[in-house]
Amino acid sequence: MFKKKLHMPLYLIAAILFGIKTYIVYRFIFNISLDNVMQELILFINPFATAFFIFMIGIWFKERRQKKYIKYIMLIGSLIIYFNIVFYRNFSDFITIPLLFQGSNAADLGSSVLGLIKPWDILLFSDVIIIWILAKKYGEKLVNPFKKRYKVVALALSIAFLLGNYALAEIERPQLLQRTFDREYLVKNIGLFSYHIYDAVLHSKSKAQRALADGNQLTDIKNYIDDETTPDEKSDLFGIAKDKNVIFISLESLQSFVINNTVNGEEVTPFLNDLIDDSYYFENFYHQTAQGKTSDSEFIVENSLYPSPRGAVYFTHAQNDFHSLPEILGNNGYNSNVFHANNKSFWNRDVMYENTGYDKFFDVNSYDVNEENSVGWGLKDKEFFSQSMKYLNELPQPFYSKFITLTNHYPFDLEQEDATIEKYDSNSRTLNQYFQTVRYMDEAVEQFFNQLKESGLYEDSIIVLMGDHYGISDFHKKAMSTYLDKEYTDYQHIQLQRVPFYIHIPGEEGKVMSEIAGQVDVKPTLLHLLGMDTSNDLSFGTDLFVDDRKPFVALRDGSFITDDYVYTKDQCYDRETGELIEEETNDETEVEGSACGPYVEQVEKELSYSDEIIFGDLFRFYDFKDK
Ligand code: GP9
Ligand code: MN
Repeated sequence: MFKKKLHMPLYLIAAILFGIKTYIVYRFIFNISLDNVMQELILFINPFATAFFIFMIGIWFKERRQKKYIKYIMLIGSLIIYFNIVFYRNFSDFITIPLLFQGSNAADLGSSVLGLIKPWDILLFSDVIIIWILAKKYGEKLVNPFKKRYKVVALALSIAFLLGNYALAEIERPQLLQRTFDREYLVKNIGLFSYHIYDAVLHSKSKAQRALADGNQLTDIKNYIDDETTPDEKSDLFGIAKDKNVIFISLESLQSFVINNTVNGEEVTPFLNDLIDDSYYFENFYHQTAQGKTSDSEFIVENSLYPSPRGAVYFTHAQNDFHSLPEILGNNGYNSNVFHANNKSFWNRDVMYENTGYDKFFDVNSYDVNEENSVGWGLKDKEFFSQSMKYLNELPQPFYSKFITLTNHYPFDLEQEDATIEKYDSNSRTLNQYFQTVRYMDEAVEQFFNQLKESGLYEDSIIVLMGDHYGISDFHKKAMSTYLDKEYTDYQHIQLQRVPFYIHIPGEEGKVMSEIAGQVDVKPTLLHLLGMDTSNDLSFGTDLFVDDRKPFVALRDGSFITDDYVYTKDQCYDRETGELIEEETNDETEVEGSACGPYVEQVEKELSYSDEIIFGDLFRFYDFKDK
């Protein structure tokens, strides 16, 4: 069929097929936003430049090896893309190296992952199948020994392609590799494979950072914190909860959009809606988590630092010196403990909790877990709270107790007998089920409040409730936009990162707080309510009850929210209306002149200060003076 010399060599066929596939994936599976023709061009060039380079290497091998190389690279490359796709479907993000080391978590994720695999995904391997068949049938004809000159020219050409690609990317987004909080930008501009290589470089760099660090960096950071995040005055509520127990409830995957909302005409969260009336309820409170999910939310809340840009601090830096909420409370006579009916090593919690000053972790072994009382990820929330009461009643007071719920976790499975409202009806099974598990969690929390009242603990405690992170990812944007009856824009995406945050102080009336707020603010807020001085702490949050607040809430990818604006993906929106203020460009001067401009750099600076603290383990050089 193929005449000698007149056919296309296998490596080129592979590069073209693989390039086409990668482009289709970038364009239609990864939801990469393209704002201008240049970005479209880069996204088009990149898959082919990368594929050409990778497969060209094959021609430097002898025939048999060449065939093998092309076949296996095709397979491995496709698997890398596919793993990213599966990950992306749940997290709208790309895999990072630290995540791969969290192997222990992968097993627990099992049931969730199945829901992310689709039968038609097999089509994503068509190019692999074609190449393997071609190699088998026409191998000898398609794989040639190439002349030295040919090889050198091909090598030079492919490097030129790649460099051209990077040059265009650098023009499109100056300092691309220095400003890398947003992985989508990296993938968009240099492609998935170069991104993975770059990620590996970052990984080894951050490893080295601890060794190179000394205390000097802290001076700038301390000055920044004194100037920007530390208010001069105390709030009126300072000390209002002195010596009270703190009961912190982490509400799995709960987003604010369900609060005071309905599904099929029924209230989704009747108890949480009523709770607003006698609590401080923050309606513009954003989660700031990244790849570490629940563990990130725990980290942010207790340390008032940002989560890691890659992986989870709970895994990557669990041995650092921290100055965490449980430790500070411990130094002030509190007993700190966590209740969570999951394996103690999940998210490396046992190590992190020990290190951050918890006295006790009531993990899965403290609970009676069986088939009847569990669903999805484990013990059902109602059972979880009920079984926790006997331990809670025995604790020395005052205590700080954190309860981490579980039932409202993706894929939001619930048994029929526990479902008290109807599912939603849309093309997203995930969203349809979400409302039911949210309602279940609402009932579980109500039951817990009653149990606290019965036990007498209620009066002596303040109860803090917080959604840990989003539950519905961008993957369900169509269903979400139908439910919300709004177009799902980048602005809308940021607004959906709001999670409920309540501070319930028995005997206090509370108030709906509309100011912008975030998880980094929780630590100083709680410490102040308990009447503890934080002037020597290093934290990026501000007490939510003072007037003189930091003017923005930063998200991990560099997006931020101010009183007036929402900034994301180089665009500045009016916070109230969602209207685009003006087209941002990469021209620094223009960005600075814009509405959001003044904060762009400050947010980046604040995020990198937080990273410096974590990667350099800088707190080992600082005396917090609270002992
Ligand atoms: C499991 C709980 C949920 O222990 O933390 O994990 P998540 O996926 O939300 O981080
Ligand atoms: Mn979670």
